[in-house]
Amino acid sequence: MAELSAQEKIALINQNLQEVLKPEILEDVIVKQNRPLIVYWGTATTGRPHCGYFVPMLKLAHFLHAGCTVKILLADIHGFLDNLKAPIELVNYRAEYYRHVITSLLKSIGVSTDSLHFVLGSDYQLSPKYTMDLFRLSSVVTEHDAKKAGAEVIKQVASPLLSGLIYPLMQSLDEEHLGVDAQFGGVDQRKIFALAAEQLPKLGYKERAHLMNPMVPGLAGGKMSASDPDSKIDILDTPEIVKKKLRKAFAVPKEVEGNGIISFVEFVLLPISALKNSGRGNFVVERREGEGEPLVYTDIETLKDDYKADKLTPQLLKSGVTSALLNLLAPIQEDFQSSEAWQEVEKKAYPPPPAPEKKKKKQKGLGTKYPGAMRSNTEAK
Ligand code: TYR
Repeated sequence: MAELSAQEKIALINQNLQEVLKPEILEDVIVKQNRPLIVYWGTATTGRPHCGYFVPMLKLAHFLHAGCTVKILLADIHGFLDNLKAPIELVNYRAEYYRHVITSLLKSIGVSTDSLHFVLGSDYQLSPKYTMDLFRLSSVVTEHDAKKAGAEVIKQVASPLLSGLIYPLMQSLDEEHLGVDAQFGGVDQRKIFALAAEQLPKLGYKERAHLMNPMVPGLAGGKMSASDPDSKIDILDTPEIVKKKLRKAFAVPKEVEGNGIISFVEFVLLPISALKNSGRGNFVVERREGEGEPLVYTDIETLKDDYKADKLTPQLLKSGVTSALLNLLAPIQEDFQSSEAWQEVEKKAYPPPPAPEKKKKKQKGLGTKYPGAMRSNTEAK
């Protein structure tokens, strides 16, 4: 690909973002300093990555094409600070699992991962310097502000833990300790980003730019949730499961608002196709014999119009999305099948939940005879 001009690079970095804070930082680095922008995206290594991960991957692809230096933070400590979503003894395996998935996802959309750097949170967040910075930050940020900052990211529970207040402080410090110019994330991170922008200068560190992606609804409508298995499709779901989940997915005929399947075409399938075909993407819906030619969409507006007119019915939309998604997932699942290391780490990262205790008929005094009977299930994901 021919070298892009500075303005083309900036346009590509901003493409499809919902919001950018301090865009002048991009100008300063790329135009005035004439050097690559250093940007990072952090992911807390908790539940299994799902198809929603294609959305940030596309932006990472843009950043790389725009000549940025891209860092991916595998935020293992954050994974457990957020209400132990990743128990401490599993968190390292999960980080390794994420590294495999993300590498394969990027490869599958044709992105070279050469200029991409993975960083494991615990590799630098336990250093004396970082720890001291965390103490310093905790003495300038109020409890109220830390709590507010995490409200959309950290699971909200009846007895909030102190760890939920540490989380946004560490995410702010990561910008300094990763040595970046900008942080990228979903717009759900906005309040943490604002905290970082406001508080880092108080420690004598510079304010970074913040690049925000829109939130893409899950297949069930609403945000994709790790705890509702039907709202998301796992990267390793078998074709049968993918078909079943899409069949069951919520799609009101003629209604495009809040339609997670249409959003998936808009934010994942069409852009990936465009990325692979030098800007000219399409989404194809095959029709049965006698029902007409395949429907071919090159832009989302035409697709939405056809959906509103019921020319593209929910059934047709689902069948088109199913085959496109199966094509996307196939090379990733092949990677998984051919990597023993990845398979090993998957088993360790997500062990099957302990089998439910069998109810013993007419058995009294459970405590002594069945010591495991009272054990709580801590890994109920
Ligand atoms: N808050 C991010 C999430 O919701 C994870 C993250 C953690 C991002 C630390 C950046 C960071 O520095 O997944």
